[in-house]
Amino acid sequence: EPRSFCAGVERAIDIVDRALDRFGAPVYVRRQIVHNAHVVRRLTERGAVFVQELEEVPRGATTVLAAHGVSPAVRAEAEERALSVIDAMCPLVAKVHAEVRRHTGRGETVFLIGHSDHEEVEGTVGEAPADIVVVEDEAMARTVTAPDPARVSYAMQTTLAVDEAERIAAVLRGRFPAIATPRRDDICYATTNRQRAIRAVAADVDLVIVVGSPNSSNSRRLAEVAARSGVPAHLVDDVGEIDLGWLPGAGRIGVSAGASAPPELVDEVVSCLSGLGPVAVQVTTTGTEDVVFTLPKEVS
Ligand code: 0CG
Ligand code: SF4
Repeated sequence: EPRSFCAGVERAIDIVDRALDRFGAPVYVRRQIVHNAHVVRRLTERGAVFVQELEEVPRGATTVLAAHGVSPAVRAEAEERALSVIDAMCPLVAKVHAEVRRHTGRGETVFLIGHSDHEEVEGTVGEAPADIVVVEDEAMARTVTAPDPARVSYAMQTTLAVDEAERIAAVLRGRFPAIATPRRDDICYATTNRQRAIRAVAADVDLVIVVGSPNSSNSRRLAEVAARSGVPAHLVDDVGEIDLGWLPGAGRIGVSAGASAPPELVDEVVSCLSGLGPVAVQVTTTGTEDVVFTLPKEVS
C-alpha cells in the first residue's frame, strides 16, 4: 500500500454511476472512463455505452468524458452536437493542461514528456498542437529542437515512471539551460506513491504481481519499476491471468495494483494464492493517502 484506486479514478467511476442513477441508461462515455477492463464491464452492465468518438453519440445525449482528459477540439465537437457533457477529467490532468496553456500562451515551445499514443497525451497536446513536442524517451530528448531554444519549458504525463521521466527531464535541462520547469511535479501523487510502495516490496520478494489492464499506463509502469529492481514482475487483469509456472520457487510474492484496478481484485489474488498452500500476508505501507476530489455539479 498505497495501491488500487486513486482519487481521480474514484471520482470518474462515481460520476458514471451517479449519471446512470440520475439520468437513467444509456449514459454515453467517450473512451474507457478509466483504463480497466473490469470497471468498464461493470458500468456497461449498468447501461453505460462506451464510444470511441463523439460522432457515435446521438445529438443531445448525456455524455461523460473520461478521466484522462480531452483536447479543446473534442469539447467543441460536444458543443456542436449539443451533448449534455459531464467531464470526468482528473483535476491533476487538468492542472497539466492549464500549465501547458500558460507556457504556450507566452510563446514557449513545451516539451511534453510522455507517450504520444496515450489518450492523456493526445488531450494535452490538443491544447496547442503547433507548440507542443512529445518527448517519449532519452533518445528523443537528445535530439528534439525548438524554434527558439531560449523559450522552452517542459511538462509531463501524470502516470510516468518517476525515475525514467526524471532522466528524460535531466537531458532536456542539460540541452536547454533556459528551460522552465513545472512548478510542481506533474507525475501525480498516486503514481508516485504506488511506485514507492512497490519498490519497497520488490527488494524483498521473488516475484511481483501487479493487477491492472494492459492499456493502463500507471499499472504498466508499476510492473516496470518492480522489474528494474531485479525481480520478475507481471501485469495481470485479474487472478485468472496468473500463470502457475511463475510460482515455483517464489516463496515471497509482492502484490500491488494500478490506480484504475478495483481493490477486490487484489483480495482475489491473495485468496487464490492461499488456496495453493499456507500463506502469511504482510502489508507494507509506505504512505497514506487522503486526497478526495469533489464531484461536478451535474451529479453532486
Ligand atoms: O494510467 P493511465 O493514465 O493509463 O490511466 P488509468 O485509467 O489506468 O488510471 C488512472 C486514471 C485515470
Ligand atoms: Fe488523477 Fe493520478 Fe489518478 Fe490519473 S492516476 S486519475 S492523474 S490521481
